Amino acid sequence: MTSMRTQVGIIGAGPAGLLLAHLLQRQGIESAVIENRARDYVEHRVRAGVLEQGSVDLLNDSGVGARLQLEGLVHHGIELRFGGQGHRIDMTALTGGRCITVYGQQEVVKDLIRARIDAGREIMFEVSDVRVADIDSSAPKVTFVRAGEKIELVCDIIAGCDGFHGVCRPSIPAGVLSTFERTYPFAWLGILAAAPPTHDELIYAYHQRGFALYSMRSPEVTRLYLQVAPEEDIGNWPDERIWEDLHTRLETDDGWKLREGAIAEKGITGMRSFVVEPMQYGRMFLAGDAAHIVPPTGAKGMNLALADVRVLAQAATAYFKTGARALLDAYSATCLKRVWRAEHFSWWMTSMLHRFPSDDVFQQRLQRSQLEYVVGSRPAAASLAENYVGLPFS
Ligand code: RFL
Ligand code: PHB
Repeated sequence: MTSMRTQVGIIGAGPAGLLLAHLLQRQGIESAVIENRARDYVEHRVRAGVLEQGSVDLLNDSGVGARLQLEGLVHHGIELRFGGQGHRIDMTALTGGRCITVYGQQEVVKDLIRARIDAGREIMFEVSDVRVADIDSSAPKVTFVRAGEKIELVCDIIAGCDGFHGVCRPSIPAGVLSTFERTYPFAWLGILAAAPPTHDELIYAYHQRGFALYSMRSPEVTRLYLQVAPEEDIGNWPDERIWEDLHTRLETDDGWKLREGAIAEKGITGMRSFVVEPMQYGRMFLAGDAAHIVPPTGAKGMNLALADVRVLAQAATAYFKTGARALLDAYSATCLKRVWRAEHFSWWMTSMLHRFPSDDVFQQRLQRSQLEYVVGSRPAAASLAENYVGLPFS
């Protein structure tokens, strides 16, 4: 067995792990990043697409925003569509000038991988048998196998950035974590299509047949989602059925027509809300999806992952530079404030916009009333806008 040593052992090369490595490197703090997938796989995994203003500022301020500034699509509003009509929420006017940027998560991942390689540091891809040990001691360890060789990595602290299905959260002894969870009785079917945008902003549609979302990735690529049954089989959704449902759910009384294109990618994702408290144990700190999940309706998942590691990087920097533990000790409490706000917003958007199998007509009238209130009242619209563009970092 080969033994290695680092200050921060980072498990997972998603947005959380990669940004953490980058922020630490800028402070002269050593880290080792291990990832069980291949580089090509993580660089092409299609997921989130919306960056809050604060996430964009964080990436720019830390020197990884060059391509984001060139290729990111800045949006000043979103549309809520229901009853055959669209209603624009002017986010910028309602938030004193803030906006969001549409830029694929895999592009953020590519930029961060490039920054690490350009800084002369490596990412250990395609490792297996990853385990953490001694997390409640002063020398926590990560063991893994790389190219057939068993490696023990001794760390000062471990960052569990290995997503919802990772190994870090389950390594915390039973009884330490409290779990708060909700699953939803539907999933999202998402497609990427080689079609130029039909509209220049995102459209969230509430329809009798279920929720639909119109989004995009670039001037050539449209990203679209449909609410489907939770256990739906993608085989039941040939391309023609997907387009037909998208047309129905997104249509307006004035004849708006969605542009079609070749479907490059299709997938179904379940929806859940999930939080563990606390987000730390001993010398291991959980960040991003390893600690919490939101349904994608609020576009918050990637943004929360980035916000967590911003807090963790600051806390680790204070610890390594001065020995002060206060910020590390406060890590979970600091992050959970933002996490629970995003949990609420994501649950609220999800509840307002989807059809629930248990809905009766009363419930549908309530949803319609809520939608009409949000688009008709400036304070209600401002509340949505403030949450959607993201609350400032504290
Ligand atoms: P990730 O991206 O899952 O990265 C975790 C990494 O850890 C690796 N890993 C391991 N590595 C080593 N050893 C192990 N044992 C490991 N186990 C796992 C994995 O291979 C992976 O590379 O977590 P991270 O960094 O916390 O980032 C979170 C985001 O990926 C996630 O929250 C978002 O994608 C959620 N999300 C959205 N978030 C937004 O902010 N805005 C959006 O518009 C948005 N839209 C979405 C979304 C997620 C979606 N899906 C796929 C659920 C739309 C969809 C459809
Ligand atoms: C996306 O473009 O993938 C996207 C946009 C907004 C959401 C979720 C996903 O709320």
